[in-house]
Amino acid sequence: MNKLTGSMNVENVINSALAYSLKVMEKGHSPFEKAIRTMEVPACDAFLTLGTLAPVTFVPGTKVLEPNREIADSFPNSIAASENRILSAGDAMTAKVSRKRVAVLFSGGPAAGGHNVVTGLKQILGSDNTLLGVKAGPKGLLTGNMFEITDEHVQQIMNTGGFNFMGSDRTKIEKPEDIDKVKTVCREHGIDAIVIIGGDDSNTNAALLAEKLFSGVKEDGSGVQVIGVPKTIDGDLQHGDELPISFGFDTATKIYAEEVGNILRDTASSLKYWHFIRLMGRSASHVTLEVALQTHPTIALISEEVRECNITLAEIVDSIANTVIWRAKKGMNYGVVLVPEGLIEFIPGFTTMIDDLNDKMAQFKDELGGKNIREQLLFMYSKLTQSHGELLESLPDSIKYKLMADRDEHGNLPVSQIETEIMLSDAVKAKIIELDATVKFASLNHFFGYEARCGASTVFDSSYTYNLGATAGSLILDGRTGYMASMTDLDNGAKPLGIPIASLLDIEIRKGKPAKVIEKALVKLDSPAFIYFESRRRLWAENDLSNSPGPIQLWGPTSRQLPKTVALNREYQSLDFKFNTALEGNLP
Ligand code: FBP
Repeated sequence: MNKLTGSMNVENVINSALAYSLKVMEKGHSPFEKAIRTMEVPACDAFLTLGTLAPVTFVPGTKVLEPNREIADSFPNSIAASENRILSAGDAMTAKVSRKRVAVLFSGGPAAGGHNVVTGLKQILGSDNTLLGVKAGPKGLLTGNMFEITDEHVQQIMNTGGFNFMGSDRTKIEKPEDIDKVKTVCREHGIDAIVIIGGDDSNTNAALLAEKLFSGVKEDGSGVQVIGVPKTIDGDLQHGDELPISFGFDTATKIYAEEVGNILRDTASSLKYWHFIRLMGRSASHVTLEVALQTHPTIALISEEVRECNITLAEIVDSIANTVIWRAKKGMNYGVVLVPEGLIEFIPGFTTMIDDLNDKMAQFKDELGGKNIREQLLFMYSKLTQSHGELLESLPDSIKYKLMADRDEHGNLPVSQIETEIMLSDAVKAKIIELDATVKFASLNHFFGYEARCGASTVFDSSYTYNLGATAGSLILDGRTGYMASMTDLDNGAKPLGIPIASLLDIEIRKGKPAKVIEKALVKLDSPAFIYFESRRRLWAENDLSNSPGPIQLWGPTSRQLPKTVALNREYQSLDFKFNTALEGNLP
């Protein structure tokens, strides 16, 4: 007899009909995944000719995005071709384009909807062209690690979250030898075009590749087209009406909003805890702002405000501690504080200290190698300016160690690993003891990050990405290179656009050196979304006005809603998106 199962017959359990049906559902065949694969998403008007999906042509519009001189000089081919003008969709394509071989890859952090970009791309390219999937992101492009994507593949991935179909990574393609490797791979695999699905850094890769592969790649002297697709849960790849938002933001913020809404309800039920919740989003606070608008937390910090209004760490701590004490006196000693992931880089004093640290870490890379973390810190205190060294030394060990972590290939500090929420709640606790020791303060800390990037996509993200894929495919069939696929008028028929990527570049200091990168779009304090938040936050702090948005809905009241920040900032008249004017609302 089996000691663990007692008298139960093990054979009967593992061979039962129920066990069989459970095994069939392994690896992506849960009843939910089966159902969402068949969910229809609307193609926007531009892609429908007599009800059939068809690519569009593009025409240069009047809007010009002028980059600075240095950028213009570094991207002569791309800029001569685009004249920095945004392309808008023209007529349906009548010319038949065939035998193009297109490679597609994911780059950077995952975001919901990526699989539908691949589906839209595959379907718009049609059976006359070939779509190849690059495994493991830009790294796979350097080695030619790819496979042919079939109709069966796209049926399997339709509407599913994650990037697991091909995988992703953060390799930066910049060095001349990397460009040569990509050229060789293109020649070996007969590739005519590459689609890079990524955020600001990945689209910076796309801009550079488009320039370097503009001509002279293939034997006949022709080049390879490169098209970007805007992805990132951070929402910091946006550019006015022509790029209202990156995909993945809606799904991630709705998942975080569900969790934050649940915790807010818990605080008003259990009446004793303060929850400090750090929300993912490397630099910009779009995620925190959106979640705040969805849930109405007691306090939400916005990094951009902290920087622009020069709010010190001590002032942040004071203000939270005073709110806690005020609420405690009113019988509300509980609440939720939202902390944007990137806050630490925006606090006055910290910004310049981290810049100094980035510079010195790059400068003394060899000296730091071989030292343990304590030795590295001691070494750094002496290399930083005196005030920066003192600030670094004053921080809790856990924060110091994380600030010394390796930067990624694009020079980014891994802020997702820096526990700012703990640093803040500890400091608030100490401050409350100092201000009013009679107030009890029970805090709990959370980080909501990785759990949302691969969630099953919202109807908005599924629809948006399918159409972005169709836009990217159309740009390729129309012979364009160096553009980012985008859509405008998301509330009214969603129109495809091509944005010249090089025109979006700017100069930033990365790893201590000036680098040409796409500028991250931060929260603007004069934006309608921030202004609205600012007008409500005091009320949220002084009362219990929280909302519980609930789980992502694929049908029902919120299934047709796009992010509140996007609707406010784009001055749409309602929260509902509409990708196809012929449909009453949108599917499902
Ligand atoms: P992308 O900009 O590549 O979309 O990634 C964004 C992000 O999810 C950030 O919010 C987060 O700080 C970071 O990735 C985490 O990176 P990693 O996956 O390398 O830990």
